[in-house]
Amino acid sequence: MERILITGALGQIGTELTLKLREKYGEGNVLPTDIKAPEDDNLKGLPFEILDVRDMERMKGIVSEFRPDTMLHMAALLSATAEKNPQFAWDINMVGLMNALETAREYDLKFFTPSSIGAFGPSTPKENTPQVTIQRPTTMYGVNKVAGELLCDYYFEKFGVDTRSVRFPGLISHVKEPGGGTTDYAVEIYFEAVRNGAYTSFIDKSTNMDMMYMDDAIDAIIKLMEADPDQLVDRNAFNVTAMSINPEMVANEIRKHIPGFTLDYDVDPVRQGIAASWPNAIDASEAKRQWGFQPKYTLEKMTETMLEAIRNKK
Ligand code: AKB
Repeated sequence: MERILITGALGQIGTELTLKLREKYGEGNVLPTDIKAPEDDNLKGLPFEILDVRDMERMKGIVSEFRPDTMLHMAALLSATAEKNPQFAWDINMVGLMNALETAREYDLKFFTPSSIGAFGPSTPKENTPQVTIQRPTTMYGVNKVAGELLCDYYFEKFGVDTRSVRFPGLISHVKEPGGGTTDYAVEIYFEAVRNGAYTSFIDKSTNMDMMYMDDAIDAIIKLMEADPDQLVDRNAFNVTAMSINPEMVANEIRKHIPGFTLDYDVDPVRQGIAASWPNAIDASEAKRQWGFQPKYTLEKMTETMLEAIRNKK
């Protein structure tokens, strides 16, 4: 990767990805795009393009001007939002992906787009979920992610586009809060712990889901995109995770820093239903073996980092 175009650059991943890539590859070599202009001070005043990923002509126009060698296609609706408006989710998630793959094919770009643990469903093995296994998700988001994985494989096999992807778990960060995900509780809990000393979770106490700290997620994207293609047996998409946690586990860790922290529950049936259809803990050994995936953040280290960073925002 030398010159990189990012779609959905103002989202939870895109925001930090843009900052990190600009640091690593140089400001002029990274072009963030999103459907709206940035309000964030970090991105203001630097190169940026407005792009609705459903508009392929505009996408191609931006690529032919900027001439990247890599596209990181991050624009997507998350699981809970997609469930509220499945038709719109298909439009953004699938039409957007198809446009991005076509652009990558025409301009010979390396290509990354994230899949998710949402690509699994109730018939997938729940524990130690293998890299290759049953994928029959029951959400529109999951349907989009499985179709996306297959489409990326198709573009690699049929047209030789260098497509790569990971199945992200819930991602936890303090820079940009997520919107519309099932795993969002694991971000909100930290903000509410610092602001109010209390949190009401929409996910039930013993529901385990995979999670990862954002720094590890960004490192994973870079490492996978820089990996020697000859090492990659799988491509779309690798299981990656750093921890399998539930709300009680996060609360217990927070209490080591904020002893009076209280956790209540007001379970949202829609998001709880989605969570229940996902694995409890996936197996990331193929990502470790094929391209050296190695997350650094445990629940302990992530909790300490999150609480300190949020306190410093006040
Ligand atoms: C979501 O909850 O929708 C996302 C995901 C796990 O893909 N964070």
